[in-house]
Amino acid sequence: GRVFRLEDYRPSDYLIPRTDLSFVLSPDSTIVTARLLIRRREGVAPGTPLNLDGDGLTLRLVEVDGKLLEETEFSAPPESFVLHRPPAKDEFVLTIVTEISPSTNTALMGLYRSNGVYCTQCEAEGFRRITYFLDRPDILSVYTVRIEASRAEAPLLLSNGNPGATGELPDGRHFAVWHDPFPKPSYLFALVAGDLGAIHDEFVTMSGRAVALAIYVEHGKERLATYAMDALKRSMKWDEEVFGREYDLDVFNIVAVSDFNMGAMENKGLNIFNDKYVLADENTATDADFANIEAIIAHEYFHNWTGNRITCRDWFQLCLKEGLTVYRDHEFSADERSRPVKRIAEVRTLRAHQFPEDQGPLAHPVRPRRYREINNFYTATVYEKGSEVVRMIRTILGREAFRRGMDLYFDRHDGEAATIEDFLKCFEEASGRDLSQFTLWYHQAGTPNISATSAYDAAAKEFTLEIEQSLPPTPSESRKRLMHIPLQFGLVGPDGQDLSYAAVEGTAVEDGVIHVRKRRHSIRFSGVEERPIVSLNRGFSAPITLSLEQKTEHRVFLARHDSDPFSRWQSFNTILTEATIAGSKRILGGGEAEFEPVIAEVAGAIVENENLERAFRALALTPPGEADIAREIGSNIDPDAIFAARDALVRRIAEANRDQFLAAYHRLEDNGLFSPEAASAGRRALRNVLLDYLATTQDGPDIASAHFGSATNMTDRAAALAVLVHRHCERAEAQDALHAFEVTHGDDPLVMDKWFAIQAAAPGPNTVDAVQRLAAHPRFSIANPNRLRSLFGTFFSGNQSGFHRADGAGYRLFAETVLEVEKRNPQVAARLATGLRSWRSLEPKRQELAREALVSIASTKGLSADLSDIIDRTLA
Ligand code: HT7
Ligand code: ZN
Repeated sequence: GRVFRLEDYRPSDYLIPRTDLSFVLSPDSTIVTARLLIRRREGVAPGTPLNLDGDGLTLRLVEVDGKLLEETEFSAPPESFVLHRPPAKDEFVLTIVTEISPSTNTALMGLYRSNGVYCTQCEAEGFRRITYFLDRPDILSVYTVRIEASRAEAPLLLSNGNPGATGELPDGRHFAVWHDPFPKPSYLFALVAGDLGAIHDEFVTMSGRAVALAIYVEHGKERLATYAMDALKRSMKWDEEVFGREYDLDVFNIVAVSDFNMGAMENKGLNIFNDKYVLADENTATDADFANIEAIIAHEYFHNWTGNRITCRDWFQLCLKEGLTVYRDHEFSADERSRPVKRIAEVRTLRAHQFPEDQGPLAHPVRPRRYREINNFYTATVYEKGSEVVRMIRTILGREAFRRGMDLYFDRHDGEAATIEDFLKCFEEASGRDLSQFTLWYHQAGTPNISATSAYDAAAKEFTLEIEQSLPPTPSESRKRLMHIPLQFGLVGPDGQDLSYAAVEGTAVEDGVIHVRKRRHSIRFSGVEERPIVSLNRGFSAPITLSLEQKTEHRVFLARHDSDPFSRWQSFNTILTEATIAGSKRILGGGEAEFEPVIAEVAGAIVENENLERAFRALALTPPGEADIAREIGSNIDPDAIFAARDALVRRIAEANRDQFLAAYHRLEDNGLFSPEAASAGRRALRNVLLDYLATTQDGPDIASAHFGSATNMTDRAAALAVLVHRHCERAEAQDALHAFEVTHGDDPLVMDKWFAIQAAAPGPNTVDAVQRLAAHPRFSIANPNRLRSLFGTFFSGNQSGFHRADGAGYRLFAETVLEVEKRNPQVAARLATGLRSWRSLEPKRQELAREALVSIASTKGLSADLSDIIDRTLA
């Protein structure tokens, strides 16, 4: 396949200042007429051929300035359209008529049908599946769109921008015109046509303009969109208050569809969502679903400024809009909920998804320099690490200078297609700081490591920190340069308060932040009255791994007393991680896992500590997952040993605290009144973590099954079902609960996704067969990405002991499934295929079996660019 390189970027020879589109919709044959005002860029020789992108189009007609072209005047091979000799004048109108078939579009890119609704997905390169175009993000055009359809089939006709004329046509057809005054790239184009219900609301902007808001969903599901609408209004308000950003059109529409390759899409004025991230009430959605809906509604809305008004020059700059917008949605959720809890959740996600990516064969910089298939770069690195990088800019600059930098960026680049360099320059100018070394965060792949040792000289009252940075090699980047790593820190004294110090040697420390820039720093603090325990990388100020030799008793002290909530959580999490790793080593050596009693003691103290938020306590008590442990171990992984050690640790903590956990569990009982807010969700989270511990004790199955039976909301119901299926799957209680759940929710696909996912996540050797059986379940469908992700995605990426079954059966199912899915939807297949990206860290036997599965995919003829790109890089 072709490789695209950042250094090859060239502005196009032609621009398209205006785009008029007309759609005559019909499922099997939709006619698209594109009337493009083409302008030759200054300095380009008159008559230079015009080359447009296309993909799978049937060309019907071409005109230039109203004159029909002969077949010799252009060529239209499958992937492009070339006008050999455009008119020599500066501007001309090119009219192209194409025919497409939405009903047979199973890749869900371009114009397709989802449950009878016409909808589009154009990012990254889907617009070329609708018409020939300069389908690249630096071509900004003003769009007018006319949609015509049967009124019975599609009473609702939507596109970007503001609504214009509507009218009736013969034969029960009708039309609507939309005009978007803001020039935009083609990837933000959208069209929706169908028969949908809606809820409506209004938002009055900071300058007093009324914006009509609507969320469109399947008829009968309107009520389920109220939480999303509330989240939208809060997002609009927050962006005004925190970033000074006002909405700019008269309408803002959101449409929920059931077949969608990703979470949602920020099309200008017409966001299209995976219905999973819109529909919710307490009986169908968990607290995690509510939090995701809030975050994704906010994310897509925030793109209006970071992505739409200021877009990307090319796809290498994807993090310019994605990393920044994730940063903004994280800040929003932190403000709406609990900042410390949100931060811990973010770090858990980053470590679960981005760290393995960065540490494996698919590692790439936040701003990649080359790609074969751009769809494979919507990654945790671009999104999550991209957000961390923006967050570090804030840490380095401070809040005020950061805001000045953002204001300058909005001001200077509004209406443009910008680059990371443009973005960074705004912060340099607004703060007067030199970010040149910091810029490496965008250019170098891999997770930096900081190792630290410390010493205290009681006589001299001096505390010394020795810090060293290293960056492991990643594919095609063997030599790394030194990074600028901002480490927030504190010196914690015996009473838990941060100690002050009189002076510090060197220039590396500034306002509670160590600016690591060299390979080694020796930092000497003088006037330190007592021996401190160092708390490093507070708030997870830098996305790094930390190797800090620290005694368990010091970690325990920090877990009890650190004033930084993140570090407090981290300390206990590190204790649990290290204990599990030690346990798994003993198990592999033929022994049994053993744990220091202090671990269970601290767990007990956390449960009782009413000064801590419940959601925080829930996170602190959640043991690291098997994948977290595997990542920490790094090589020669035996998932069965990890599972056994983790299970033993949970049992040990539960056993030691049984009465106390049970009492706390009962104190946290539900009062039957549901609120999706953070405080209520925190209570449920803590109670459900306790349930998981209690389920390992003597009456475990009874407690879990009572929890399931008495649940008044989906959070509790799903939590109990997971506990039963994961801990007691051979018991009748588990099978009864599965059956009851299916009977109640069988007709609700999104709820059944939870049922599939819980079963796919069940640990142990039997799950491969269960997953195969579930794939034949009448509610499963290989055509729907949500179903695929809930069953196969969960199994391949979220079930260590089940997927990595020692005989390789999981890997064979992987190869079979990925190839089957690829026939319909290469993009989703490619994403599923990342489930084996960490195969090289497995123990040798599993490694060989995994390799065989990957090779069997690689040797299949006619693979899509999406899948072969992932498989080739994984095997390289
Ligand atoms: N910007 C959106 C990305 C997206 C996407 C990319 C490729 C294929 C399908 C897609 N659907 C949405 C999502 C976002 O980050 O907001
Ligand atoms: Zn985004």
